[in-house]
Amino acid sequence: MVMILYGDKALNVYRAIQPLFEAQVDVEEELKLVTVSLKAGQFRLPSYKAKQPFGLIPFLEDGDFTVFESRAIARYLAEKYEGQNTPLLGKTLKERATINQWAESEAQNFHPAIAPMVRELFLAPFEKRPVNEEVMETGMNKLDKVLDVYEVHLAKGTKYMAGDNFSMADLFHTVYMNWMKSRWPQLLEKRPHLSAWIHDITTRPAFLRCLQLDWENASPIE
Ligand SMILES: N[C@@H](CCC(=O)N[C@@H](CS)C(=O)NCC(=O)O)C(=O)O
Repeated sequence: MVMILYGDKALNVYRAIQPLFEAQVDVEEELKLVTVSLKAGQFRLPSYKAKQPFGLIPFLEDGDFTVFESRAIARYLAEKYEGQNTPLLGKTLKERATINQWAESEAQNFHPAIAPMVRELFLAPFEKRPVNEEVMETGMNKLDKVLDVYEVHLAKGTKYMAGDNFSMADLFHTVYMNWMKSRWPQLLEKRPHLSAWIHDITTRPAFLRCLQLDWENASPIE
């Protein structure tokens, strides 16, 4: 049964789908893409809202099972293909707890700091107004503190957030770290361990393949 991913070129969509590439699933064969154009506001279509009531992408259908929220989709795919190549979820109780701890740190610490700034920088030109500097200053102060904690943690010598293996904790961070790396390289310059980690996770073949998904030629939502 072919799964269907509703999405577009968007950070949360890349996060959702990376476990498929980590598991080396034949994505061309096993996944159909349906474009919900962000530019055209297609997430507001009644046909889409009937599927995803919050009107956000991504959204996954696997037969008659459906799931939304990028992190929930990523976890579902990681569990579905658990044991296939990269072990993203950890094997022991304690490994899983440590992975969950850093995965939660992404959702509770890192994301709330960076996401309002990403949104502001995206919306301001779109709405033809100047960037709200207060949003940027508040976000940057929060982000600096989170990155300092990450630098100290990674300086202890583990290659990845939850140990020496790449896991869901790293995967959840990848898209926004990639965005941050290109927008604010100075945040990496003063943090060598964070910088090495970001370089590693953002150059993984599985992540790079997420960026190459062909949303332009996917089936449009009806
Ligand atoms: N927490 C959600 C956020 C999803 C989200 O914000 N998606 C954006 C695209 S990246 C969207 O659908 N935006 C439409 C809107 O802003 O109404 C997730 O991780 O899936």
